Amino acid sequence: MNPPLALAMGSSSDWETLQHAAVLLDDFGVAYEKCVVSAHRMPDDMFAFAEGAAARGLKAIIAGAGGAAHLPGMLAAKTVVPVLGVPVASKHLQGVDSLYSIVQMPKGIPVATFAIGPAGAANAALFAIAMLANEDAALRQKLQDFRARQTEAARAMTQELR
Ligand code: RP5
Repeated sequence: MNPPLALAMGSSSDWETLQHAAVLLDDFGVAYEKCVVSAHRMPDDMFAFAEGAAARGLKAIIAGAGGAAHLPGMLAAKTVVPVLGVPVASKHLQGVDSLYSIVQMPKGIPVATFAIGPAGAANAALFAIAMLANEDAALRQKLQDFRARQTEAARAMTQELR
């Protein structure tokens, strides 16, 4: 069976951020493909990737990019499979450029945009898991268990202060 999710990156340097999505997907047992499909260095490959996404059975694409981060928007332009954009922290503008590039899509081609960096990558994975959980009761239970563990860990913080 083809994996339901893809992690797409503009560069292998984005993996440092996107791996925070991968760790969660691994924990939840959700399969994914991962690839570098740079929008400006390999536009034909990027188009082919997006054009084949629905036929491959992808339910969502988590796309991370930094700087003039046009990858999530360009993928969204070429497929109706939902694209979850993760702004990668850039060297000079700390990812504010990436965030603005991804979040400011003109009306008509949406990209669901997450926080800059590892938190955004992790939340994109959790969001994709929640989407899949709409059709998968076992996965929904895992997500509820994850939330419950997180709540307990937060409650334990008060004890740790004593
Ligand atoms: C973007 O340029 C990538 O998404 C990456 O975040 C950024 C820098 O790429 P490298 O110079 O590290 O390959 O295309």
